[in-house]
Amino acid sequence: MFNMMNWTMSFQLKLLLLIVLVVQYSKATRPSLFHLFGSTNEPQGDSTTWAVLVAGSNGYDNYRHQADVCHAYQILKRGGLKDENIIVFMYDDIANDPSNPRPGVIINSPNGPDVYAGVPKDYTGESVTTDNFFAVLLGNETAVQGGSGKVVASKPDDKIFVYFTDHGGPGILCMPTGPFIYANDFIKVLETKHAMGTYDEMVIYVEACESGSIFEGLLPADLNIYVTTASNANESSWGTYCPDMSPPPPPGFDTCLGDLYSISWMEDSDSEDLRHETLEEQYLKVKMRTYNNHSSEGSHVMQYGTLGISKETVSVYQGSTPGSFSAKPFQSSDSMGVVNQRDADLYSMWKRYKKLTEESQQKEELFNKIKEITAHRAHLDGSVDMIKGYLLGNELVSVRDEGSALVDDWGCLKSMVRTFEKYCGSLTQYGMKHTRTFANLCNNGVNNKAMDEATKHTCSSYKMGRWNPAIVGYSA
Ligand SMILES: *[C@@H]1O[C@H](CO)[C@@H](O)[C@H](O)[C@H]1NC(C)=O
Ligand SMILES: *[C@@H]1O[C@H](CO)[C@@H](O)[C@H](O)[C@H]1NC(C)=O
Ligand SMILES: CC(=O)N[C@H]1CO[C@H](CO)[C@@H](O)[C@@H]1O
Repeated sequence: MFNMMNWTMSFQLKLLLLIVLVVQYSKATRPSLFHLFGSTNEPQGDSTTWAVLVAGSNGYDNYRHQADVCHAYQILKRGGLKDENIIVFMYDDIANDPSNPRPGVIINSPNGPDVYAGVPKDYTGESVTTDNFFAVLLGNETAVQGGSGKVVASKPDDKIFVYFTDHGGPGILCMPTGPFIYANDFIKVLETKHAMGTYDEMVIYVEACESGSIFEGLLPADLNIYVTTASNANESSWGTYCPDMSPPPPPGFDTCLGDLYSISWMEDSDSEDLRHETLEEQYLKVKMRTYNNHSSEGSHVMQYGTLGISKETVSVYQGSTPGSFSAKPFQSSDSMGVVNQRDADLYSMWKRYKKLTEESQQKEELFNKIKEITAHRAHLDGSVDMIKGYLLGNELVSVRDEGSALVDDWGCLKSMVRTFEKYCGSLTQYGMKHTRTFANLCNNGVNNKAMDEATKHTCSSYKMGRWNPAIVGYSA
């Protein structure tokens, strides 16, 4: 009797083990089976790949972000994604800007083709907002304001690719119309999307300064979301193909054409067979190129989330057209001329200014604009320093360890930002670099009343002019 029971149990155990092994085996071999049968390795059966592409800036001096997004669209389109599944956010003020030497055309590399033709204008101008981005991701048509109304109406087996390029700061991604995207809100949206069960796996690529801070210590590893970012949590990302740098844009362009991390993944996608390259392989190549030959003018590409997804091929998220990839060599060891995201607009304005040889009203206006912007930036930097000194003195402020979130109380961070802007004027995309200081005030227990006093005191005599948040909107 005893023996019999033991035998039955061990038989059942063995059977169970066998079933587990078979299931594991079939899971593990699925990708290679696709290859065996010559399948495209695209999502199978009922699975659709969706994409959301976001350029978070506007203005000709930020040409590169919209150029990046247009280029990304062309890759996905060529890869076989359908327009009904690609949702594009771009302000759409570049192609026909009077400064554009090629009216109606946008390029993303010096010898590159037009990437503007055919790009869907889903969310343009004032409809490029944080709320619309979140509503689109969540597939909530009724929450969308303006724009085409297209949303990610994804099903449980679907894949989603999200690409964002713009300015950012610790914990923040900018948008042309405020308020900006705060990391905690973004993560909450991703958690909601996961809880809705309306996707299988998601891949997110983000180019922005301090973009690692959006996910570091914040993104859970069990949401089936794999992320790579242009930079770690505390460094700039870089614009490239800039005037008078190597390689330069064609004559006539006085603005940068692309961003280093962005053109790195896209030029890789343009030149590789994406049915065979894995996300991990793309990550490693992009990381190497964005490092920019170990120079100080480069950044550390990071990855976050469900890292196992990186074993899949790029084609699952970006599509692929068998045989149509160009064999353009991918040069990962060349160092690229780059400009810090935050200085790129002024750099471009100075180039334009120097080109205007004749004294003219246009030249004077441009000079005054540069002077105003520079003065406001100096004011922001000085005020933040002063407020920090006032509230924390010269104490060594505790900086959080690598791997932990920027701040725990995001409500505190947002109210610090609002208080600052109320008295000192809009932080602008440039001033976003100071959000770590505001976060540290919160982390050190500074309350809003103290912040209010310190800020009022510091900025009481500042004339905000065009940087009045009542006019340009608060960024929090
Ligand atoms: C969609 O958004 C609307 C308006 O913000 C909200 O009331 C509604 O609950 C949302 N629907 C879903 C399914 O989340
Ligand atoms: C990379 O950096 C090294 C050392 O600074 C330099 O000698 C080399 O020329 C650089 N390579 C390229 C391709 O710029
Ligand atoms: C707090 C933090 O993330 N520090 C990192 C800043 O970036 C450098 C690399 O550039 C890292 O070494 C630090 O750990």
